[in-house]
Amino acid sequence: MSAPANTVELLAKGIVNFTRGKKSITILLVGETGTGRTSLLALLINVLAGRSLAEYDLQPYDLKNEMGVSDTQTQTIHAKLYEFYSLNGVKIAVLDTPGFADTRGLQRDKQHKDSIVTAIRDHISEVTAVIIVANGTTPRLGCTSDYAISTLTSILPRSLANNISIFFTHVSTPLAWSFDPDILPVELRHTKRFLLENPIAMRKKYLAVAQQEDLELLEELEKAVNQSHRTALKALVNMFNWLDTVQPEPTAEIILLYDQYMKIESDTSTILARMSQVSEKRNKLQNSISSLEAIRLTAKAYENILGVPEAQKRYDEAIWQLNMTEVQISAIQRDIDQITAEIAWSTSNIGTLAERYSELSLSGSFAVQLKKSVKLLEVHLQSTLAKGGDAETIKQIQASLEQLKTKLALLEQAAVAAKQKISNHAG
Ligand SMILES: Nc1nc2c(ncn2[C@@H]2O[C@H](COP(=O)(O)OP(=O)(O)OP(=O)(O)O)[C@@H](O)[C@H]2O)c(=O)[nH]1
Ligand SMILES: [Mg+2]
Repeated sequence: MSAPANTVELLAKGIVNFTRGKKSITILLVGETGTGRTSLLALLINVLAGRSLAEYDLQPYDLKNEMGVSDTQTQTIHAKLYEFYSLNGVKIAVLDTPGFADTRGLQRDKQHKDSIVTAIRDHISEVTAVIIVANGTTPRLGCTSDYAISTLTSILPRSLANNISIFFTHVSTPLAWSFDPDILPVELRHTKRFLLENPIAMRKKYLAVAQQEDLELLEELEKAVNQSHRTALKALVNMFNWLDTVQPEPTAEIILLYDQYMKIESDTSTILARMSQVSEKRNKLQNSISSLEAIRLTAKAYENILGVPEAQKRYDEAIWQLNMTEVQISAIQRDIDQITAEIAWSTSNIGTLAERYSELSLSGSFAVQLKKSVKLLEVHLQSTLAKGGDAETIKQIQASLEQLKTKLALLEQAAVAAKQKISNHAG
């Protein structure tokens, strides 16, 4: 085996080396919101331009694609591809993406998924690495991170399993790394990991306090920034040496998986809409059956007094109504039968689609992502209730929760129906 090609000295001068003749690499940066993807991108741009820490451009990214969330923090809006070169001419393409588990709701994450896949579809045919950026000081996977990681694995195909690594940020020394990797999903438990205290973030903080703090403290902070710079370069050397060993993969399966995901989503929504149609029709049927009884009684009453003036007319009207209602009832019943058959067929079809999706996807199941969303919403509901949130918000969360649970139940039903179909075919 040849020696690792990259060193801190070379990287500090903006030089990366690949032993297998790679001339370009493409990295997707993904993860939960606020973990440090955009800052990692900024670090890469500065390091590969061969800048010293003092020369760093702290915001070398598109500021129009960042939305302010506080004085010091921004949030990436859309997936955006950045392309730059190392000083020795290696092309680096980095897709910076918006983060999952956005506090603005699950609907946002759907838009983020779409934004990521659209950027890949439009600009990236092959990917060298998918780097999941996670906060390394989060000791356990809370339900938010759990949900974010499972959202990620739900859009990543198994074919990329060897191209994934995790960058743990906010970790100043390995001792500060309190993340328990066993809490990661099985698929990610053995992926390559890197630790980073991003000097970009550190330097930003340093400059923010530089005017106010006393000299002694500033000296200490400066030391910390310099230290983070040195260890960050080491982490990047490890990352480039790992990238050297990785075989790039086409992105076609990401797109295929997403299209399957969207098909299941839209078919599920169609079925749920059909189900509520059936329940409306059942109500209508029940009403018609009840009025049938009333009309029968009326007809009987007039039949008994046919000699009385107007009775014949009333009797004929009742018989006519009776016939009309019977026709209506059988029409509604036919509709119900037809929609019910359609639902059963589509349900087993969704089961088959979900099975195919599971085979392709790193998450190994379509339902698992829904379960995590249910959990996240339940926690959100509890905290909103505890905080005494307003009735409208609570109603909205409850409604989305109900909707998700119905969807989950439908998918579970679909899985059973698909299995039955297979055993029927086999038998
Ligand atoms: N101490 C420390 N702070 C960091 C590190 N990485 C990022 N930050 C800070 O964390 C905050 C969020 O960083 P971003 O790079 O914007 O995170 P992001 O993942 O791009 O977030 P979104 O685009 O909002 O989803 C910023 O204030 C950064 O300065 C790190 O390794 N250590
Ligand atoms: Mg960002």
